[in-house]
Amino acid sequence: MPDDFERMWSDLAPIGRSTESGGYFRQPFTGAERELDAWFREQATARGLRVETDEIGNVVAWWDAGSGAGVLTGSHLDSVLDGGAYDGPLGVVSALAAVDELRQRGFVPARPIGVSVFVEEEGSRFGLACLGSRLATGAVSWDVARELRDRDGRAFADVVAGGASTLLDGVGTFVELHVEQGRDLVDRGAAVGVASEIWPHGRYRFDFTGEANHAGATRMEDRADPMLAYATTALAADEQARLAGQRATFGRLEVAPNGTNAVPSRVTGWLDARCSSDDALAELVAEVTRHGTERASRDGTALSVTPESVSGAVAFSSDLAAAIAADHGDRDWPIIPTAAGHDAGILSAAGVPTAMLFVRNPTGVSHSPAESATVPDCHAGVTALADTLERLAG
Ligand code: HGY
Ligand code: MN
Ligand code: MN
Repeated sequence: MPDDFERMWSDLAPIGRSTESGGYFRQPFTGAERELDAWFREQATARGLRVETDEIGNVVAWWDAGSGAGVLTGSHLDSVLDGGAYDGPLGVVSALAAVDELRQRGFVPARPIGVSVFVEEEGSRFGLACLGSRLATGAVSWDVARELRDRDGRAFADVVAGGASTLLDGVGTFVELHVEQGRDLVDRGAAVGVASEIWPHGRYRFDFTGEANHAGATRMEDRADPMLAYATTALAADEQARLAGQRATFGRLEVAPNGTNAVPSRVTGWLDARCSSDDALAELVAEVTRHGTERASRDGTALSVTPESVSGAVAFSSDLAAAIAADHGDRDWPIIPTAAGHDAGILSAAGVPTAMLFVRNPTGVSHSPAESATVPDCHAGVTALADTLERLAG
């Protein structure tokens, strides 16, 4: 198994990697991500797995064995801009390596085992998180998804064939292995953990509009500068999140016309909010919006807020999590929450019994080139996944 995992990992390492930052640019349906997709299909075919795809680009490779509803495992191959190596690919490579390990154990599944890759999990191109799994589960319709546009204005319908997906029809259970995006396992001294829940979270476009004007000739009292309400809002988001024990980020900004010597006409910022409950999420967004609207009215500018991607709270099946976490040598694997979204959350919300396995990340950092996992911990993750698949498909 070790050489399989490390061989596959070294195959992927250079694909979409920036020579400057060492981070990854694997946006959906672009060169690097399509290279990964082709690599996955080759690996699946080489293992005699039956590859199925839907009209959106999601892929499932089936180990046809036994009968009944299948056990699906997998993750995603797309990345955020300048992302880490592990977020997504670790779950896909570990799933293939877990199939190898089960075969080396002589395990014969009593039900089919599938390895999945869902497209556009990050929502980094078309703005809706977990777009592939939302379409595969019907959480979003093709009619809505087809209109989503990327930053160049290209519609999703121009990129994929599109239509309803039946890819998950034979799926009974889903298990996603993912690098931990935080330090909980580091602090607990555990290589592997199990997810208890995913915090509700959302992405909201804040459009601040004002009046373009000359940066020199316009007196301060004569301006309607939208940058001021944006700046107030970003500070308010930080303060409100800290006060409420939640999370808020403005990580993406567009300024029009983005000139050095002109008061801008428009400033657009995207708020990413993550909260411990659905109510707390609604309250935080409302409070941040209130601060922005107040400042805008003072400046004679305007604010409109558009939710672009909202994911409700997900509580994984505690029985399934406990069963998976139990009986592993000296102690059970910790069962921990996450504020990072995942395809597992979408399948769980669609009623598929779902679990997540986390692999320790020594830096705890994610959505950054600094994201990391050690080879021994990755091997521990593969074995944990193989054990879990044996338990579920045995
Ligand atoms: O944004 C998230 O939480 C996930 O990494 N897609
Ligand atoms: Mn991510
Ligand atoms: Mn991910």
